[in-house]
Amino acid sequence: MIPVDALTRLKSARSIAVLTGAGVSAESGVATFRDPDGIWARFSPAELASMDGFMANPQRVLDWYAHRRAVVDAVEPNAGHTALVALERWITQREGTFTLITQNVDRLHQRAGSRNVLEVHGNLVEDRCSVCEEIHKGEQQLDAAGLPVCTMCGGRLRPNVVWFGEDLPRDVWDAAERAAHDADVFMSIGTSSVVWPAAGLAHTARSRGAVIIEVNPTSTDLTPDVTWHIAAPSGTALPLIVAALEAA
Ligand code: BV8
Ligand code: ZN
Repeated sequence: MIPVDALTRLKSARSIAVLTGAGVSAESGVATFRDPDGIWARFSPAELASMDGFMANPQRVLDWYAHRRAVVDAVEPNAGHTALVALERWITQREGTFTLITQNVDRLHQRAGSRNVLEVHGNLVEDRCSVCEEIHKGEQQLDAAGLPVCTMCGGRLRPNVVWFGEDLPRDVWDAAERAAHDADVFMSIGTSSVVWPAAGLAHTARSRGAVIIEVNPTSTDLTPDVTWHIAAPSGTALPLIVAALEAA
């Protein structure tokens, strides 16, 4: 299942950059966005993951994120998350560098033990004030309409995620671009590669001569441009990759 040449390139890699998407959390029981039973299948991104949607119906958006927080709190990282922790340890023990760039907002990578994680789309666990940008974790006060407001300035709180049409956090995005730029091997795992600018990272790596390994049971927008496409779930493929590297 794992191409020998891909393992050879991983063994000699000095710098590995990984981009993960919702597919990595699917085996933990967290719905993806665009699979037939995915989240967006039931809702439109514009209604739920955009400032317009939030302004139009803040309670509905806050309820949706509260539901997703409850789902994530109730699940555990899966074998794919754990294998990425082992891969980070394996290459850093060889003085190589490892950067885990994730579009996921569920923090399962951190709960599994990943250390160098770049959350390019933010996270579910924090709220951010839409006025002064103060980060809130749990502490809240409610306005007359029962909506959470900032304890510092009274501004409306919103999930600390990046919505469609919003800029990615500058420092995080710059670090992600640098990691893609410097990578010998770029791995695109569990993402449909349709959301930009994150989907552009693999192309940045490729333009610098990196090989691209894609792990995804189905083909994606990126598949025509990858070096190897491993058509398997991440919870199956990643432990096999790590076992092969550790056995070498
Ligand atoms: C921005 C956070 C300006 C909140 C999300 C070109 C350049 C720049 C922007 C654009 C552009 N073209 C269009 C745009 C606008 C837009 C965009 O990309 N639209 C798309 C839909 C066309 N982008 C933006 O608005 C971005 N902001 O551009 O600002 C800018 C420009 C340049 C530089 C900086 C700033 C903001 C985008 C972020 C939106 N926020 N979510 C939340 O989560 O609620 S997006 C949402 O989609 C999630 O973050 C999710 O992670 C992300 C990507 O989805 P995937 O993770 O890939 O999930 P999906 O379901 O699609 O796919 C799952 C895959 O897993 C499938 O392929 C499946 O086969 C596979 N799978 C299933 N099971 C498994 C598996 N794989 C492995 N193992 C398994 N077991
Ligand atoms: Zn505030």
